[in-house]
Amino acid sequence: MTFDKTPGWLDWYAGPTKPRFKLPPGSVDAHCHVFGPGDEFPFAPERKYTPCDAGKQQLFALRDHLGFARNVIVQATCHGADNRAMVDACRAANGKARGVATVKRSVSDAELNELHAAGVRGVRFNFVKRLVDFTPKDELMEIATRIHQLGWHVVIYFEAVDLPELWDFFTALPNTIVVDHMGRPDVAKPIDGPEFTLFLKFMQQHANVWSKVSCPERLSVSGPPALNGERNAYRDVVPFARRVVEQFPDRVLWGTDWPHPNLKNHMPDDGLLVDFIPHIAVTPELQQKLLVTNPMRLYWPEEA
Ligand code: 0GY
Repeated sequence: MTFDKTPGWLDWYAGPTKPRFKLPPGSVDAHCHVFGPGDEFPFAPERKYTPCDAGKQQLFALRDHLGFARNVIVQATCHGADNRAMVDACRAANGKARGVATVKRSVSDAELNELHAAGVRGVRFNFVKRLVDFTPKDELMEIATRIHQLGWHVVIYFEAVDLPELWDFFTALPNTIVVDHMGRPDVAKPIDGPEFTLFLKFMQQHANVWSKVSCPERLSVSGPPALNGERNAYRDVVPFARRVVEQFPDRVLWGTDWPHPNLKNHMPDDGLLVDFIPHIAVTPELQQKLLVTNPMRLYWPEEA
């Protein structure tokens, strides 16, 4: 099946530079996706966007080029609850990838066990309204309780303004919780303002909550290198990410977010994104935790 991309879609950047920052050995890219390819793994009928193809071999080539050892492949909403592309990539990675799936209440125990065997260790609940239709909380809680028995965690994706309304649901989840992209703070607002303070309180009061300090390219208002000069790229995101890394060094993860769905004004160079890491994790100890110790503990505990 062939698909027409959403008008204005930006394809991932095929010529990333070699990062200047040398990743610690064993580093994990803990947030990335695969898209299709659409003729092999069709996009879901209920999707909100149609991306370009971004297959597993291209992801593995990027991993090796940047110097990562492993990937965590997160089910993208354009594939709905059809996890075949993500599972196929995890299997093909020969133990070097774990997965985060999207499942419905109707998923069987046998299907969950099969996902586990392929390397899946979590499910993602998405509350970003432009990406998904609403799913009732009781359905999500039922899924969370079932996957808890497999030792899986829940990845949550939401906008900062929605945290107050989602707070009671999140804090009732029995699982380890991993927040995507720091709960998408509005970095034009003060770091000590009510929104980001609430996010820090969420992590402070709940020791089961982790955060990905990823996606400066998505959160930045000041913008990418071309707009801002290479040394200052996405610099408005630094204080936010650095605060989370320094306050919760044992509960942070980092990922490229390749192939960067739904970016509107530019496509990042993944090599430059890696060069962003030492600005938010400023010591070798913090870098080791962010890139190796923490993701290994969550996704490969048997090897950690
Ligand atoms: C991200 C962010 C986005 C998209 C998805 O699954 C997805 O479609 O996660 C977004 O559009 O903000 O983490 O990749």
